[in-house]
Amino acid sequence: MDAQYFIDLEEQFGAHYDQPLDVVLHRGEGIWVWDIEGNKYMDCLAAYSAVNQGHAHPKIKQAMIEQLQKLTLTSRAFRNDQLGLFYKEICELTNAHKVLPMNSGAEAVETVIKAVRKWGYKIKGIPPDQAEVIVCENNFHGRTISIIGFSSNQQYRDGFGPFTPGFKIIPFGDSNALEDAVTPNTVAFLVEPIQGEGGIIVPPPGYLKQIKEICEKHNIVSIFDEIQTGLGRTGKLLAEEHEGVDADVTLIGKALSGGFYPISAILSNSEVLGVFIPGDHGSTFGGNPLACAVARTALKVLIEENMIENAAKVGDYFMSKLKTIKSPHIKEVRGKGLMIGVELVPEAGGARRFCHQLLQQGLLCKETHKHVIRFTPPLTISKEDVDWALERIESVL
Ligand code: IF1
Repeated sequence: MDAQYFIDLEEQFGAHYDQPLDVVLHRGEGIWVWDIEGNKYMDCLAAYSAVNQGHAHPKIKQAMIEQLQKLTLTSRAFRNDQLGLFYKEICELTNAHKVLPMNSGAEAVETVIKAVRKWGYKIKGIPPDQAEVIVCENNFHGRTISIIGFSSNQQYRDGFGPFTPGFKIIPFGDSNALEDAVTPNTVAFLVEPIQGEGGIIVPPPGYLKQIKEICEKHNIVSIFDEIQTGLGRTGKLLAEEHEGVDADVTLIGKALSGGFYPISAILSNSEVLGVFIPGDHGSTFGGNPLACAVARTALKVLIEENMIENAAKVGDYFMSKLKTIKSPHIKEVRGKGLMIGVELVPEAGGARRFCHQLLQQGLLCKETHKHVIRFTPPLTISKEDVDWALERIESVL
């Protein structure tokens, strides 16, 4: 079967909810993937930062196979011998006190909204149903109804109302805007340390520290959505570490399993997740032994194989080289670690056509917000691999 056969199947039977590039992938290993016709590509998207450890990482695969032979799912009606170990290991890594495991990133976001609202009513003493959560313009936290309800992206909202009340949108990167938006009913501030979908928007230095201080001052829960920036992507285990900040609640997902299985987690200080009592929350697959066994090894290899340090070193190299490219199309190169965006001038006609040309040259990447090419390869990429990519990026741009 050739690629067109698979494309036609997707077009015929699939809801047209997205717009993938027309490459039909068949196998992946490390930073490389092969399509159905045997063509080889460097994956510079890493499944939106879910494959930080590289495709088909042998140790994660082995851990999954071993767990598959034993036990995959019991539901939370019973306990299992992987969840407690996952909790212990993730808390030691991130100095979280409490963990709530979910499956997708959006579910982690929805769950933390439930937690901070209940915290507001039970601990802070907000009047019933008056809790407010502050979010940022250009945010991306997932695709469920409550989350798109506080998106500033018109397309994400069109046709899906009515939306969940209790959210306020402020400009990203401006801590004064947070100070001005706080009311006695504010329970939390939800923010991405670097906005991914928003176009790899890095806030001004000190922003995370300032907002943490404002949250402490007004007794508001700081929630950092590190579902994309976390787990080594920006050259630190968590992006908050660049500013030495410790959010009250941190959300992680994607690379938590190295791309082998959906698992996300809410990491919090004792107070916030401490408001949940038995029966308050749940999920069929949340905290299942297969997800936990995979996540434990995905975290282990991230640390043991120095992927985080590599992301910092090779990311700096990648960005510095991108900045030397002389091209009339490039407006700005920005990012941190291996979370890099190349913004093009509007006259370039949009980033998608460059992604198409890069695909022809064997490099897979994706545009975001029309004018930005996103480069987020697996954290295992080497400087030599980056040189290979730069040749193609330079020739296309
Ligand atoms: C799509 C974006 C990336 C996320 C952050 C929560 C979630 C995501 C910071 C939800 C998910 C994915 C979703 C996917 C494309 C991709 C994406 F372009 F949409 F924004 F990565 F940049 N917080 N991002 O980035 O996690 O429920 O998907 O597990 O929906 O188009 P999820």
